[in-house]
Amino acid sequence: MNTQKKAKSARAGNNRPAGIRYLRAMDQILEQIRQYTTEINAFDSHAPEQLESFRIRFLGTKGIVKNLMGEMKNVPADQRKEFGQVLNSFKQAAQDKYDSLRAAGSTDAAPSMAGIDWSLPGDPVPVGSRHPVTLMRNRIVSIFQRLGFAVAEGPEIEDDWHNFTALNLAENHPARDMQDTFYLSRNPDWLLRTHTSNVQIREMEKGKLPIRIICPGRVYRNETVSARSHCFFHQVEGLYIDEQVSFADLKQTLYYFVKEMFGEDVRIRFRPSYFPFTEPSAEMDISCLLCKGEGCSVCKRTGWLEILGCGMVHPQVLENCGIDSGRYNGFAFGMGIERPALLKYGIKDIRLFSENDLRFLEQFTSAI
Ligand code: 2NL
Repeated sequence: MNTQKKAKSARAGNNRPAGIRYLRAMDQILEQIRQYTTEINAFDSHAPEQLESFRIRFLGTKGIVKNLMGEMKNVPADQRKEFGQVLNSFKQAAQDKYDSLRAAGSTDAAPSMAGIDWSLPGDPVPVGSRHPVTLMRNRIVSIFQRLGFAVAEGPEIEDDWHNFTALNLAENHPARDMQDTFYLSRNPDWLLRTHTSNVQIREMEKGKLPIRIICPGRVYRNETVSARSHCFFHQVEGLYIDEQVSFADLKQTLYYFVKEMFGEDVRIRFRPSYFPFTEPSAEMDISCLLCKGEGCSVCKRTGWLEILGCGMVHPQVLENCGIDSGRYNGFAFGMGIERPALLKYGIKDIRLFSENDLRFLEQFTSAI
């Protein structure tokens, strides 16, 4: 090594005996610990963010205490014990400070420090209200539940069998047309159910008799959306299968429903009709709720409002589901939910039900 190089390395302390070099480093570290300790003693905030910064700075995984612990390996063996003790009491000082400020922050000292008056009442939480279609469905369902009907539910994406074929709908029935029903392009056997009868078919296929069910749910038809019709709407269908069920049972059940739903004074009438899945079939009207049967614009001067279709389940439908039609029979009915809701609440446009406009929805406050 030439003289110049020697001088340079001597200035840097590189050729001092190892012990002395460490001692100088130790002095620096101890001086730093003294400074940190002063800082810790002076710290006095239990504001959560400042307290958290304190914790991260001194006690965090990359914090000062951890760093100093890392220095341990550079300390000469004979001084390690003493250095370890200094470090431990330093760590304890930081931990104690943190714990005591945190405890103070969570006692009643904190609210005044944070400038919050904890005695004030809380902010109100908006509760919301039920959708008018839900209200109507719940009312319908609860009336039939009182008669012993159970609620059954099923898939909205259905296969051709459960939506059409099992219900006796012929291959060429117009409802099966692409124009009227939403089919799934990835599988032409699948479609969006056009009624909740699919649930009843599935229930009958289970083979557990008697059956007394009510099936509320969303259904789909490929229709142009307007004030009076929509491509999806809601339905409630009912089914009762047992031995020796009569048309009188059907009439009395629906009469009870109407009186509970619309009041004692409302009259009903049945008109003969046709559905492929019932025989005989009927449509049921109620006397107009607005003009009490006098004739007005809502009932188109007839005094009657059509509210549901019904009939005795076609024997072929029972057989399709594996039920012995010689022993069992029953009745079924189906009604929309939106139309009676429009009537009850005096709503002019069916599209309001699915626009999610809070100004509309907040008007329905009933608890049911
Ligand atoms: C209507 C008419 C109706 C049914 C639905 C039904 C279901 C099964 C078997 C037989 Cl599984 N019938 N449902 C029966 C008659 C009429 O709905 O105008 N709905 C809005």
